[in-house]
Amino acid sequence: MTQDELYNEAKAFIVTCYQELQHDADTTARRLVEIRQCIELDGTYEHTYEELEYGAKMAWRNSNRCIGRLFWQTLKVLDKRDCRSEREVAEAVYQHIQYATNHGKIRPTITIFPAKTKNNKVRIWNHQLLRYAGYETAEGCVGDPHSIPFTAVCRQLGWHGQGTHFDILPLVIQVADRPPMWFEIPPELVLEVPISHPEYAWFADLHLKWYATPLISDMALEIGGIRYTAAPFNGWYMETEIGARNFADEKRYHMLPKIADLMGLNTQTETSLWRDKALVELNLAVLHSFQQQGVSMVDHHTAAKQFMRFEQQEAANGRDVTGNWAWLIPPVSPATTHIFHQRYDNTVVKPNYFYQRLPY
Ligand code: HEM
Ligand code: NRG
Repeated sequence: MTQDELYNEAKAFIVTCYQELQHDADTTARRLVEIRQCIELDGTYEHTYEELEYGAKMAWRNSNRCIGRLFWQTLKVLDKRDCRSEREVAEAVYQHIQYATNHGKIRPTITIFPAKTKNNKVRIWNHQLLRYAGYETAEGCVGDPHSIPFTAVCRQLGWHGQGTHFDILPLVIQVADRPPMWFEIPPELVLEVPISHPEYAWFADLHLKWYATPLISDMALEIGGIRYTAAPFNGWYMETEIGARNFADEKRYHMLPKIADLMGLNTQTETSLWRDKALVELNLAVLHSFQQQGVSMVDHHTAAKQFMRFEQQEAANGRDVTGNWAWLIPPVSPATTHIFHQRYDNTVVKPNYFYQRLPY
């Protein structure tokens, strides 16, 4: 990005941000002069805490694939732009997991590490801060198949897992052009939920469990032309993410045939709808288990209603809602939600969260 391009990105952000925060035109103009001087002097500029906090919230508001956006204003923003070493980053990540998990009463949180510059770049190699390892063995896959490539990287770095279906992967952190370093996550920080069913006693014998907090750690946060390449964020789970995808997909834990069998369904014919019946009971079990253990989770009907309130709230504030229909519809009974019956404009507005190239 040229200096002019950076200034234009900064200006677009500052104007909108300061307008929404109800700063007067003078304040905005003075800040823009300051930013222009910084860019001319250093080739970049630094956000104030207020800009960082509001920019991260706007980025959530603009996340087209997210159904959870009603709560965008409640995001807790932890400023860790002063972290220098891999260990400092790891310690801040531990704090994030603990603060956000909050014994189950999950708090939407983002930790923001130093922005990318000519000489520095922080990357967290993990897809999520908490994730189960996956191993290819002679008897098939053990653990989460999604994690197989990253697990191989961790093993090359010298990490060893227990070899269960639910080994929590280590943190892998890279600063600048140094080799990545790995850190075991203290087990006492990892809240997990064993999965049982409100009626089927046998369900618990499947020994399924999932971690309480989804913490995406591989996306970049872009605010006003500044790129934060390490900015892990979390909310709470919607039950379908675990029940209809992580446990159900053939390329993940692939549990539907086993559950349908235990339910006594005929899996020899599609017309018994055994897949659909198993899917509903699995999703019910996930919701039941999180509820029973006091861990925040939303069901897809409530989430869709909350998203409708978000759409109404945005309209009332004179803003267009952008969205990605294919991601917003839940993977269970999509046509029971209003989202299915509407169109969404998938224009990407900034600030936003972006995919980045795999570092390995
Ligand atoms: C995607 C729900 C909080 C940003 C999603 C998805 C769901 C969801 C169901 C689709 C995931 C998938 O299909 O794999 C929620 C709920 C939240 C929440 C229930 C509770 C508070 C947040 C927060 C942020 C955020 C705090 C950022 C600050 C995103 C982004 C995606 C996404 C960027 C797209 C991820 C991707 O492309 O892989 N969310 N979310 N969400 N959410 Fe949210
Ligand atoms: N489906 C993924 C998580 C994606 C993000 N989902 C959220 N985000 N709920 C999974 O692990 O199943 N969030 O920030 O709350």
